[in-house]
Amino acid sequence: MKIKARIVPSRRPRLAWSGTTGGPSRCSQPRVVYGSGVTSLVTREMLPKTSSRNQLEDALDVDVEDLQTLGTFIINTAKDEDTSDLSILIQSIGTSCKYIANCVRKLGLANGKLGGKAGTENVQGEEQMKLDLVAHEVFSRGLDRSGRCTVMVSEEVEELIPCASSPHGRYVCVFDPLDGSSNIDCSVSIGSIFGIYKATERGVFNPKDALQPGKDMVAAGYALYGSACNLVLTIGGCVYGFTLDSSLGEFVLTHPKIRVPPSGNIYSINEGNSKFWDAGMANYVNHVKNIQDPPRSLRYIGSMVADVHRTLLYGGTFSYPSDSKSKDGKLRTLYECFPMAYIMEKAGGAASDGKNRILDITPHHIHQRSPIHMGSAEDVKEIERFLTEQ
Ligand code: P6P
Repeated sequence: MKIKARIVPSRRPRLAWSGTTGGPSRCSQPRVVYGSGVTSLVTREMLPKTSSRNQLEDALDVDVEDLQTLGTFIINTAKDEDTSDLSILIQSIGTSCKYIANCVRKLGLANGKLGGKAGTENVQGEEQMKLDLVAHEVFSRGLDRSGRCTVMVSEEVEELIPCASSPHGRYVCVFDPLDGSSNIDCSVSIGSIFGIYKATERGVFNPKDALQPGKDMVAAGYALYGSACNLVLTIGGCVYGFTLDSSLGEFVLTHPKIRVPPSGNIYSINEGNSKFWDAGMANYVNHVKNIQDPPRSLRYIGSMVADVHRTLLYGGTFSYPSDSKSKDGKLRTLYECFPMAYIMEKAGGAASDGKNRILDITPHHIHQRSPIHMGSAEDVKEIERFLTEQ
């Protein structure tokens, strides 16, 4: 028997039962109600076999908020010309991340055209992968075309990049277009990281704008190219997570208001470097190894975006400390540590160089490095205790 769904203005489509206010009964008929004016004919035979209304409601309920995309999200946050420029900038970053995600997906199928080494080195003296160069081009051109930047900093380029086509730019964007690229050929998750500052003067290229302390960022985010493509973003308030729905070609809001657990059972560090650690770091790792209730687990992917994303969602810590081999650690302050620290703090976590808050650092060079310990606030504080007391 056909049941016609009635259109009732409502924020969310929900399952309603005609006639009775209670659960399903012989005479009551389920109807799916949509606030968006979509009509649906639902017959009992179409409904999942379930005994209770709640299960049925869950089975059919579609929360309209799930359909909030990155585009609608940032347009909704634009309050004035400033934030609408920021929205345009972030939208361009979203498009770049979609393009890179597509390249990563095709990597193994492009008969080697996208995979493998480029035969060049970046400013850090690290071998560049072909996809590093593609990701840099995509990010930098997208930002330049957005017309909202005055200057860019990329891990792949030694010098500052002035934005030619942005006489009215308001923002500075620092980015690692493809982090963890050494993992590309074995399909381990990799990512893009970005941070955004306000320019001192609109439309004026000022090199000093790229050397602001991390705490002065106005937005930060990363894309994770893994089993799903996630975009995690904060524009100074809460931290939001989006997942790329490739059937829509849109990032859909899936993690509203991400919060880091105050403590966690995972520690993440490259123990292969333990021979280079100072006493404080060695004592801390030895301490967590012996915690029993509950025991801690070591997880290390070797791709910062993947390790930090897990830490953000599950809690615990991610560390890349200074040691006798790398006195300033390995990770770059401006476009790896700062954006991740900014996100972690906005989600209720913490990020330290072992002694001080990472975001209080004022960089002296755009490619400088910093030791970093980030994650659950209580656990980061414990690391600081070991590193400062020893
Ligand atoms: P290691 C990747 O090369 C990277 O820059 C980060 O993504 C990652 O956290 C780190 O280096 C891994 O370094 O020395 O442990 O291989």
